[in-house]
Amino acid sequence: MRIRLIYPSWERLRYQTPYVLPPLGAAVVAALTPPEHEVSLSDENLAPVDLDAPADLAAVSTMLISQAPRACAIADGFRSRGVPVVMGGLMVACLPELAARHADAIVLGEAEGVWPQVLADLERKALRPVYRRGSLAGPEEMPAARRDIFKPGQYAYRGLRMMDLVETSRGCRFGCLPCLVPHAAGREHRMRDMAAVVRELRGVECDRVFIVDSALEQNEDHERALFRAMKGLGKSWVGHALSARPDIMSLAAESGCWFVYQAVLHDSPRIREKIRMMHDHGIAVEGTILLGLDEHGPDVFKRMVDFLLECGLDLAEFTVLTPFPGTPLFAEMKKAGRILHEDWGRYNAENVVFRPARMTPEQLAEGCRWAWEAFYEEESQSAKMTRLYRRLAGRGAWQPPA
Ligand code: B12
Repeated sequence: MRIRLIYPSWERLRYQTPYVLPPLGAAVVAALTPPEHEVSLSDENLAPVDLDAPADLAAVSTMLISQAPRACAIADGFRSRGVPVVMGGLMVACLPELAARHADAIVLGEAEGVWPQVLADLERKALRPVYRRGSLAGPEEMPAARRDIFKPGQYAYRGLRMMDLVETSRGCRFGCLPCLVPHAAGREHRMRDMAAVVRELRGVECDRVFIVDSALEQNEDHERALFRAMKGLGKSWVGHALSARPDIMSLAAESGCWFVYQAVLHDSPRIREKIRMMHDHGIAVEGTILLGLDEHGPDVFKRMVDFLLECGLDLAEFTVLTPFPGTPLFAEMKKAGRILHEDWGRYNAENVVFRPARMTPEQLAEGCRWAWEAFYEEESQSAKMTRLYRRLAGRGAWQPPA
């Protein structure tokens, strides 16, 4: 069969650099596809999806809730041309009833162990409406992604090749608000075999990678083993939250870590100390600042910006708390009548979609805008980015484009 994998577009955050990264979920689904089928990818974040291109199956891969409107519209478009549609990915797992109205079949959760069955059923015209594996996938079932579905040169921003995404584990034992990972991928930390991870990393062409695992700090043994294994591979990498331990930070830096995404919920001494520690190890920090928690009043914006500037945070991304459907936070807010609307395209961590406890929705939206502008007032986001890239290039890790 000719299988067209589709990755629907979503609106970028207003102040965010508009780069596009390759979709790892789709590349994993491609890897799980038996070799007799032909697979191609259409990423709508790069170019419009050609609904008339020949296909025996349109497989829509989703990640963000805000992809829902495009995912459903694309599915409708293929079905109106008589092409069967299967939808999967995180958004589908969170909004199954919506997805089921637009697809011939939906896959809830991980594709491992399910996807070949979907294809076999389709071939014998016995597609079921819903597929879901009974348990979470074992780490040995998780394949190396098939990056040949990404066309060379497609993922670049201002001439700079975007990093490749790699997953070394799934699940998260922390239950942080409003994270979706424990609900979607379970609270058990499932680590892939290190030799398989190293093989995959060696096969990744790009010298910069994004280790997408949630909160690396959830498992110090895994951190140590991974960073030791990555040392000498010649990859500069970014990832999520490291453990605040000097030996782990040293191992991370030696293995090529140059940038970490760190969630910041409070202006706490613990966070200040952690940022200092990362800087001491030559690791830059981008804070994902969550605004609109129930304890946040209108004074939170200035307090947070002052704190982050004082900490010398390298980059900041200000987002508003978003109760994503499928999480307990959404259920709780829905019950309390605090959800303002279910316009899923606007559930992107920029629009206020709920009633905050200690301010109005307008105050929260305005405060978040103010925070972006105030943080980048002295030095713009692109100037800060350029400075970071220069530093990386100075380490000899890679050369920026001329
Ligand atoms: C990589 C990533 C990004 C990348 C996106 C890269 C890309 N190419 O699109 C970037 C950095 C841009 C990003 C941005 C954001 N992200 Co993000 N991101 C992730 C992350 C870390 C990894 C996703 C991933 O690749 N997983 C690995 C793959 C293999 O898993 P998967 O996609 O789930 O695929 C499996 C199944 O879902 C299924 N499947 C997938 N597709 C299909 C298709 C078919 C047909 C089938 C059968 C099965 C199937 O099979 C796969 C294998 O089992 C996740 C957290 C996580 N660990 O999942 C958060 C996550 C998806 N992001 C999240 C958030 C909140 C955001 C932001 C809003 C955050 C912010 N602070 O700005 C922004 C988006 C804002 C915007 N509008 O621009 C939330 C989800 C939010 C939501 N529900 O909408 C997550 C879950 C993190 C969290 N802590 O909750 N993100």
